[in-house]
Amino acid sequence: MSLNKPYTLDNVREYSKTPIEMPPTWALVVALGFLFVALLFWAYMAVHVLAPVPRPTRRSEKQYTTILPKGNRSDAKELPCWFDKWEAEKQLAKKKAGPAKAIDPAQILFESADLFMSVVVPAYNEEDRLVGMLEEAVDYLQSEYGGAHEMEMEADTGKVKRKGWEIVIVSDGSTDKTVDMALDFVREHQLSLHKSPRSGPWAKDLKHNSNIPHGSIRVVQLEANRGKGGAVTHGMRHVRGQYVVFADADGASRFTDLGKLVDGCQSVEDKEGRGVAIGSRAHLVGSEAVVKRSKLRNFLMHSFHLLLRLMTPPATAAIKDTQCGFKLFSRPSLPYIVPYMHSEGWIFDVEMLMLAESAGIPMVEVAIGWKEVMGSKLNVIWDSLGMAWGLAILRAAWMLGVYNRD
Ligand SMILES: Nc1nc2c(ncn2[C@@H]2O[C@H](COP(=O)(O)OP(=O)(O)OP(=O)(O)O)[C@@H](O)[C@H]2O)c(=O)[nH]1
Ligand SMILES: [Mg+2]
Repeated sequence: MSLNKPYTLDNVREYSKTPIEMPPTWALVVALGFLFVALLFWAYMAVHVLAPVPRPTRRSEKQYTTILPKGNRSDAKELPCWFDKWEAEKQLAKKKAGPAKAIDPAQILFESADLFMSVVVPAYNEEDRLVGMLEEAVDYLQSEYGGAHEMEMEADTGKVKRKGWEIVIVSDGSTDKTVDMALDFVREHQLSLHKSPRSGPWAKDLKHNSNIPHGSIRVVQLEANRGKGGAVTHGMRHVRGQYVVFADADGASRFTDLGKLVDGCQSVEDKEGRGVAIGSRAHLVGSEAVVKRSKLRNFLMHSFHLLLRLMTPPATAAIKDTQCGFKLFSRPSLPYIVPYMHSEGWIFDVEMLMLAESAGIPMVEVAIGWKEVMGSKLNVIWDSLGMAWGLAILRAAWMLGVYNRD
């Protein structure tokens, strides 16, 4: 109630006894609602500006180089791309369905596999480390999946035979001799010269006794550096395998554990054949390899895990090692993940896992062997800060609808 007297020194006491008149509840609710919407709008705008947008692929990046049967370098060849065909099919399906209807990704036509295993190797200035990793990878792939190019089916079960492999090396705008080293490696192994076999961190006595089939290793060159996430995503758009694994060029992961990833993935696959197997170093925490790392690095690793647990949805948060550079995807999982990737840098693994989780793809963590390899280009402090920032933006962009599956 207001007093019907002017507010003067004489009646100040009377005024102070009068209760302050509050606006009605509905007005408070409206004001709060307005504030909330305004905040959401500004948050959306800020995330819209800050969220990374992958740069478009350039013409030359859709080509590859390999070594011809006689040992000379091929001209640039067209890189087969399941993604482009899938995208065209999706646009067609959208047109047919009309704007209001959501498209079920399972209904979009998707190119089938030509071989059993595709390995994507992101490589940024890896002239020193790449060849050792390739020696170990080729030794295993050749003995495990043989030289066959074409995928074969088992006559009785109709299941895919474990035959045929390819490696797609994506040079991420390297300015050193990464590409030459890779092609020299291919030449030697195709012609079976093996002049200077160089083992990686794991295998000391590789067989080096079989020559690899022509065209098994393709080298793709990004014109400018994108970051590990950009390089891996680019490679994964161009794979022909029933299974796709990405592996770091330093050979830190024990390549022979690939079989464990395949078994792990197959054990969880759903009826569409979708599954992800995540190589994990979690069992090594407390072991020499991890303890030997600097205190700062281990502290940052634990802080990052805490952040992940707080900020990611439950299945992703439950994964103990999201950052291991050895992850396997079954082919039917790819259209649910690869087309929707945005992260170019180190946080891309988390985006892949969140996409898999949101599409209901089963995931399994598989313990693998791992060795610390000299020559990491990771800047512990800056890259950790970048990852925390990247994670916050990524989560906000998916939550606010800045990123979506349209
Ligand atoms: N540093 C860096 N690596 C890249 C980039 N693009 C692709 N990569 C590749 O990403 C992989 C991982 O790089 P590493 O420097 O070993 O980093 P890491 O394995 O995460 O870190 P460590 O545990 O210290 O080895 C390698 O195959 C790199 O060649 C890039 O822009 N920067
Ligand atoms: Mg490494």
